[in-house]
Amino acid sequence: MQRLGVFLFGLSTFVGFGIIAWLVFHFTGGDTDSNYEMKSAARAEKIKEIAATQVNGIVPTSSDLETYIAVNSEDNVPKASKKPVPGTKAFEERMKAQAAAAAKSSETETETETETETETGGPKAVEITINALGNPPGTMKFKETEVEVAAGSKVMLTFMNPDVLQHNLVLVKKEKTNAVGALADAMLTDPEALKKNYVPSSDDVIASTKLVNPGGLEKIEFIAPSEPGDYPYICTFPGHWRLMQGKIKVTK
Ligand SMILES: [Cu+2]
Repeated sequence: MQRLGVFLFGLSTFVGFGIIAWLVFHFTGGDTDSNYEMKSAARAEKIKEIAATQVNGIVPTSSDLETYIAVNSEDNVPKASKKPVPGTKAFEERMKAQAAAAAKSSETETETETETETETGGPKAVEITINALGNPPGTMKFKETEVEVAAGSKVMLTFMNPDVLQHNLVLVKKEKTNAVGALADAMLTDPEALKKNYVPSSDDVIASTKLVNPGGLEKIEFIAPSEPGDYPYICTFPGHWRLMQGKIKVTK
């Protein structure tokens, strides 16, 4: 008796769903033959309309095809770039090799900061190197988060990017990280943003590099502020600045 109950319950559920499906199909029009015919007719009309607006029609002639084959035959295909595509294992390996090479070269010059007196007796020149963090890839951080320079010195900054993302380095006035960061985010809708290297035009920007590609570097020169204090540097690629921050400590 209990078994029969379960069976009837299952049957009624099955039939119930069948009825609902039929109702839905019936009242929404379904894909009936006449319905389909009508759609086909409309489609054919549309195709005719498109064909009529093409000067030479849309169907290629056999001579078109011959030309296509001649131009695209194996011998004429330009050799594909050997550079691996981001996201592939080959690309990861290439990035690792680049990072290793970069690490080796920075090992040889143990001291990345060197101070030299300029010949003219002008401001002291100081060389600094700041890296984007390349490992783990895509972390959106600077490797060096604090660098010291003397006030008013001539700074020769090398920004290296061993990461898989594009980054820049923008030095801003004291406590202007959020202000410049907000302008950077707003550049998402600026069609000229790439041309501007995602560097907002603002009086709060002291110095900036261009947008540096993965594995690339950029050298810039600027005069350190005369007023001692902490001057933040950020990457202004939209969104990056929240994580990608460091500061140049300007000393007396
Ligand atoms: Cu960045």
